[in-house]
Amino acid sequence: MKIKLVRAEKIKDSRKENTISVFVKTEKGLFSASAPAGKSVGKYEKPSYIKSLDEDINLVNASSKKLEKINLSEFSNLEEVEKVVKLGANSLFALESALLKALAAESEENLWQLLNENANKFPIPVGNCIGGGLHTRNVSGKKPDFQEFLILPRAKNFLDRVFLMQQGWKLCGERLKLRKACGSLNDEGAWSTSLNNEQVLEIMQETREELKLQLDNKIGIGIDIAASSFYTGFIYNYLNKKQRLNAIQQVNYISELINNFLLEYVEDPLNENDFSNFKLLRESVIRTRPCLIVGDDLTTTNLERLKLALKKGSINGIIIKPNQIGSLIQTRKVVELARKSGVACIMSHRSGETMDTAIADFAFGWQTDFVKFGIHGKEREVKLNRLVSIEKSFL
Ligand code: 2PG
Ligand code: MG
Repeated sequence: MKIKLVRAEKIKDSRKENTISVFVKTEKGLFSASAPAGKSVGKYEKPSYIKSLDEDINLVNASSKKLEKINLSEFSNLEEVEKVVKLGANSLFALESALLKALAAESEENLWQLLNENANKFPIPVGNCIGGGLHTRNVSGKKPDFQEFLILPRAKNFLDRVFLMQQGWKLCGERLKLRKACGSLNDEGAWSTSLNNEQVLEIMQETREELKLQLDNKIGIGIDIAASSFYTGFIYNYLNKKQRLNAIQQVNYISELINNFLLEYVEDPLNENDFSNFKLLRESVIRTRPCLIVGDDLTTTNLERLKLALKKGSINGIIIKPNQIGSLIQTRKVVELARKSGVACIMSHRSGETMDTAIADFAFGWQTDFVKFGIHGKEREVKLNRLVSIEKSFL
């Protein structure tokens, strides 16, 4: 592929904060990609920018000539890109995504086909329905301490899974309103509420029952605890229903919630360094019921941290957020090792998102088991819809 020009610029994300967008010009046209931004950012994520967004934009623009010399003909050539220009994780992710979109267009393929033309299995969406933690403002002075209360829909097609998730989201909102505990939508389009963790889980449980009766369809319930965001260094400091738990008490508490509410998915139950107590939780869960214990801040899409988690037996699920590491070569390695090791992959959006749909193609191309793209809001729906349209193309 002949690269004619590479340019970077600033755009606004869903939180109206600045982020990077990169476009690549080739004989086939202009191809652009942008990067999202997290709020519950893991300590081990690569910095989003080398020094600042502006500086990375200048770096990309100044590297255009060098990038134009690269003969990009397959995914692995991204290694050349990474040698030519050193960027922060957000900028590198946007640059590489734009280059891959351009490369796919060269052979009139979809982005996912460039990654894996044999892909055929559609992921289960994991949808953020009710929120708390760093993504959410207080409602009447309170909010749940857990960051996300998630729906895992079970239906045959991806389209039906999305519909079921949306139904669940609607029902949860109605129930919160009935209890006069509903605030506005949070950063990810999830309902905010004054209720505490257990009260929200009760609502989720009722919604699960109602959907079963109404549609004869089942949903699973999950949570993203984002525990590092309320870990003080010694204790897990819960504010809504005050409790201060040490690590062992935290393991017992989460294990009880898994059993009482039949949770199927638990993300970041402990702080981002606690590989051992992740393992303890996993073992206690294995004894009782199947549940994914998922690393996000623990693993930060970083191969070395995944290896550590595997060695310690900490997880059976891993969040894949390409902009935690920046390099798509590294991201693919993490997905490959996770798959080989029987660890479920969850391709995930960030709380501050753009309209880019590349992660939907990465998820499908790399055949991740789940996608966590949210439920409501245009930046979330555009990614779900991308997978719906890929599904349609198989009809
Ligand atoms: C998470 C993400 C996305 P953020 O913790 O999983 O939901 O949040 O993008 O703020 O890191
Ligand atoms: Mg998370």
